[in-house]
This record gives sequence, structure tokens and C-alpha cells, in this order.
Amino acid sequence: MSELVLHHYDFSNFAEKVRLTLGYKGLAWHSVIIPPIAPKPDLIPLTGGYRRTPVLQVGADIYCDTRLIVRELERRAPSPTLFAPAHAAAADALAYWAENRLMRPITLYVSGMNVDQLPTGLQADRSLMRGLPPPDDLTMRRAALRNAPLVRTQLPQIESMLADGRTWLLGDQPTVADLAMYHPLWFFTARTQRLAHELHPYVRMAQWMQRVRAFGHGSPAPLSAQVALEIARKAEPAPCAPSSPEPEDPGLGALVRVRADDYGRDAIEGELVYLGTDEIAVRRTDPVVGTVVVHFPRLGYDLRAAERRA
Ligand SMILES: N[C@@H](CCC(=O)N[C@@H](CS)C(=O)NCC(=O)O)C(=O)O
Repeated sequence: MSELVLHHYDFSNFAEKVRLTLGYKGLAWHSVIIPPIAPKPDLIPLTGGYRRTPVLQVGADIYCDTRLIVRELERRAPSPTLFAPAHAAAADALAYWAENRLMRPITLYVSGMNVDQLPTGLQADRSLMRGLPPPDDLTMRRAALRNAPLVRTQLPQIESMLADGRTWLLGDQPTVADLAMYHPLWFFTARTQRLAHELHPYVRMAQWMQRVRAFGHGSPAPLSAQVALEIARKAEPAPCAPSSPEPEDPGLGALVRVRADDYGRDAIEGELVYLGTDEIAVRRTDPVVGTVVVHFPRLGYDLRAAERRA
């Protein structure tokens, strides 16, 4: 398998989802530590503007968003699977719930209760990323208190999903839902133990979290950002599989703009080179890394034709 390079930082919970996938599949990978806040001068030449974390690089192919990254790892290392056909669709739906309705209140609760522990500038950066003014500590504290009940409403739901003694959320095999549900809960105590008591009543959940944690992170080896850029510069993007566009899609070869539909909405422009049922790929040429292909999931991203500049 070509070398896997993960661009990430330690306290990113979405990165934890991918690190655990690498562990579950027993993979060796290279670890590039990126800054947790913008600017990210050694990441943007690869992605063309996408700044969220994590990003997977394989030579001159760049995969954005964990929804696609985990599936790409599955494609390259199918066994053991996280997408057993009988459960894949339900797992996807559960993952969406976990990473949106569950995740957002947890983030606001945990961040607001740990304001004194946050790296300088983190909150201002995150607000900017969502088009909001930077909050002061009191505003963050209020948001934490508003969101605590929303978290407490949902934790028993997870416990009840495990109530029949099942090993994994959807039965006897791990799926992507286990990883997507785990990482927001991991975030609870990733920085401090201050809110650990919120998880204490949930015994089955604790045992299940222990099983997910046991996947480990595979075999990471540190890599400098400069070497990662050099790897991209020297590599050619892999040839694209045949596309399966919808009639409404921009034509292959068109100049397109792709951006996240929720937050971190920086636009990436390039030539549309692949469209699958749930993947978009654009080719771009960058002064630092040359030609790369940047891959996004379809769901969660806005794809449209871009104006050709004169
Ligand atoms: N849908 C994205 C969400 C990724 C995400 O929000 N990651 C957070 C870190 S956990 C982030 O990008 N924060 C801003 C940053 O790292 O610049 C995914 O699944 O990868």
C-alpha cells in the first residue's frame, strides 16, 4: 500500500476517529502535526484551502473529511471491515447523529467548562470559522450551561443502545458508527477530568468505550510537514476510477468550487476529475506541490461550477 500520511493534532476528536481506524486496521502511517488554528501554511498547498482536521495524504492524493477518509482507508485495507453491508447504511445514519446532534452540545459544554485550559486564540479561531464574533469567557460559560441538559438527554440514549449486552452499537461487529459515537465522548475528558462525572452512570457505555480505545492507533511514525509537501511534489495523483455523475452535476473537466456546507467553508477550486455516488475529486496545480487531486465526500459539501477567470 502507498504510504499513508495523516495531518492532525492530538486534541482533535475527528482525528481520533481516524487514528482509531488506523489502529483497528493495524496500519502503519506517517504523522504530520499541524497547527490547531489557522493559518496552516503547510497544509493549504495540499488541500487548496480546506483547513479542517484531519486530512489524509497518499502521495499526491489528498482526502478531506473523516467521512471520506475512513471509507478510503477501508478501500485500501478492506479487512477487518468497518462497513459490513448489513449495517453500513444504519451506521452512516447513526454516525451523522453522533457527529452533529450529539457532538455540538458536547463541544460547547466541554469547551465552556474548560475555558481556562484552551490554547490561546482557539476560541476566536473557531468562532471565525463559523462566521461568528469571538465570544468572551462569560458567553462561553453561558453556552456551556445551556448545552449541559442537551448532553444529559442524549447520554442515556447511548447506554440504551447497548442495553441488550451487545458488544458494538450495531451488533457483534464494529462499524463506523462506533468510531463516530466514541470520539465526541472521548472529547469529554481529553483535556481535563472536570466533566468525567457526567459519564460515570453509564456502565455499558464505559465498557464499550474501553473496547473502542483498545483499537489503538496502529503504528505512527513522525514526519515533518516539509517532507510531506515534498512527497506530494514528487508524486503523481492516482488515475481516477470511472465516474458516475448525476444529470444535474457540472461536467467532468469543468472548473468547479467545492466547500463544506456547515463550517470552515473555505472554497476549493479545481478541475472536476471524478464524481462517485459519495465522492467528489478535483485536480489543482499549486506552486508548492504541483498537481494534486483533492477528494471530498459529496454529502456535507457544496459542489458548483466556478467562473473561469479571464
Ligand atoms: N466533517 C469534518 C469535521 C472535521 C472537524 O470539524 N474537525 C475539527 C477538529 S476536531 C476542526 O477542523 N477544527 C478546526 C481546525 O482544526 O482547523 C470531518 O468529519 O472531518
